[in-house]
Amino acid sequence: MRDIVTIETRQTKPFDDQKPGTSGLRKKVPHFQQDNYVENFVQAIFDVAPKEPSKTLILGGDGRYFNREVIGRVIAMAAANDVERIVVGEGGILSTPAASNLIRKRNAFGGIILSASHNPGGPDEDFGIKFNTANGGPAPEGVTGAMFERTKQLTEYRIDPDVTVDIETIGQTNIGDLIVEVVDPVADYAVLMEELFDFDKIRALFASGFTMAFDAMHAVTGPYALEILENRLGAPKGTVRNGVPKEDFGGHHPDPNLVHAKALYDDMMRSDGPDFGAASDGDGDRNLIIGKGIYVSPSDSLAVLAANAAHTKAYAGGLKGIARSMPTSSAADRVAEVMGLPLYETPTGWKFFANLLDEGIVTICGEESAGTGANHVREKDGLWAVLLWLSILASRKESVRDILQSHWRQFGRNYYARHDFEAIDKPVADRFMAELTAMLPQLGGKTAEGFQVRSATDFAYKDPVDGSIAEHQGIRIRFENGSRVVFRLSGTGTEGATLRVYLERFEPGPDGLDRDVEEMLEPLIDAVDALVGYRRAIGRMEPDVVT
Ligand code: G16
Repeated sequence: MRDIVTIETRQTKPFDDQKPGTSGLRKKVPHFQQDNYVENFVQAIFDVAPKEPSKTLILGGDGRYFNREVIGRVIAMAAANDVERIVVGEGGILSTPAASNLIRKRNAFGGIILSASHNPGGPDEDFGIKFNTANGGPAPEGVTGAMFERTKQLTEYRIDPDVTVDIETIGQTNIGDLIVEVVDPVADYAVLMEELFDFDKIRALFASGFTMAFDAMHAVTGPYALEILENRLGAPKGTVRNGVPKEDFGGHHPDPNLVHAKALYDDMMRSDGPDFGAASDGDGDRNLIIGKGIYVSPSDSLAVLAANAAHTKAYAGGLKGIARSMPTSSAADRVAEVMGLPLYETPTGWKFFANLLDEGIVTICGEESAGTGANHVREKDGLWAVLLWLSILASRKESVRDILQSHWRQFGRNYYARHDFEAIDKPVADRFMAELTAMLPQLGGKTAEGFQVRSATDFAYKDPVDGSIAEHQGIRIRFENGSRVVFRLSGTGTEGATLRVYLERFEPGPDGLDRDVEEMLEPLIDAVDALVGYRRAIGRMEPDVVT
């Protein structure tokens, strides 16, 4: 215990590259290790964020390399920046949805979450800093824009150099007027999940011999999944794999997709594999769902969860509305239509859902990038999606395959894939996007490989709650037969540019619902390539990752 806070003002210099992307500031670790780079960004957060409704800050991260060190620096800076209470996860650990929950529960003015999500970790890999506002959600564009402006002006930052807190032990430290509380990162989140889901029902499912494999990918979800799935829900020991968070995620990308969670996928494809497979990412907000012998795409998962949400206690009264990011398939739109619910189409980035959730006009949201969530927090939530799936399985007593196939029979199937072309030279990618944008007025009505363009537009979004406008959020090419291709540059990569090409083809059924995704999408790829020549423009024939 110390009585006084000693504020020291130290010199820094403006940086011109601290513009937060889709989800916070992400760079390579050595980039963050430059003198004052972390301090500059953190000072900008403290300068810009209003300390309302309280002077409490939530702090944690996904445990990746550099996490602990930055936690220490943020605490020392918070002490000198008018913060009265810091709630930090033990060991510096907090999953993104758990941090969002704590912000809301503790009426904090916000939270600093240290994570580069699904990007790899280690001394030469990625790190990230993200600020969430008092509603628990990622800072909206107005706030991140103001932070960026601040980072370009700062010449000094404030710190209490003498502050050191043991974050490895749960408990409270008083430093002058500042209280630092080290909390169990799992406890409050687990309570929230028990409030939302009928744990007895899921427990009975496991007791009946139902088997599951959850791959925590050596990332933050390990302790959460162990506590909730194995300890509270009685899933057999060993259900959670790779459950100990590691600074380098065991040398893997903690990205729950078919490339990086291949071992899980292979197990799920075995005839004697588990009944249900799932994985989460670096910071615990994404989810991967696989049934025995069948992969569930994130877009389909959103649609199935929305259609079946009433099977669980939190949503038994029905949903208010559904929201999806624009590149996500329109599978959820068909559910919304049948259920008579409003459907909102937002730009990529969870932050765009926050206003809709705050306003109470949507209950459930999802993105093609393996994110699903609801109004319980203001972030996507990997384990929540897994628990909702488990609740539906427990209630319907059918396999994932049967549920998915009956969903397609009822609503039709949106064959879907995302092709990522990674580490393209940034000028090459920018030039392609500019040329594509210039081409849009001429594309309407053109036909290639039997696909006729219905419309070609540059997606802009007007937030229905606050009227703010986000422009240039992806190029949409829609075809007369209901197919669609979207082009956009990723806002989360740290190397060159990543071009994402989102492909979707609708099959109403009743025939043609069990075809191969690749086969179904091939003619669409050829058609769009013939129309816009993207493969030649970027000099790549094959994507690096297909999800
Ligand atoms: C973030 C955002 C998501 C977005 C995803 C991919 O997720 O929160 O909303 O869909 O990035 O963005 P992009 O296509 O720009 O790379 P996460 O899990 O990385 O925080």
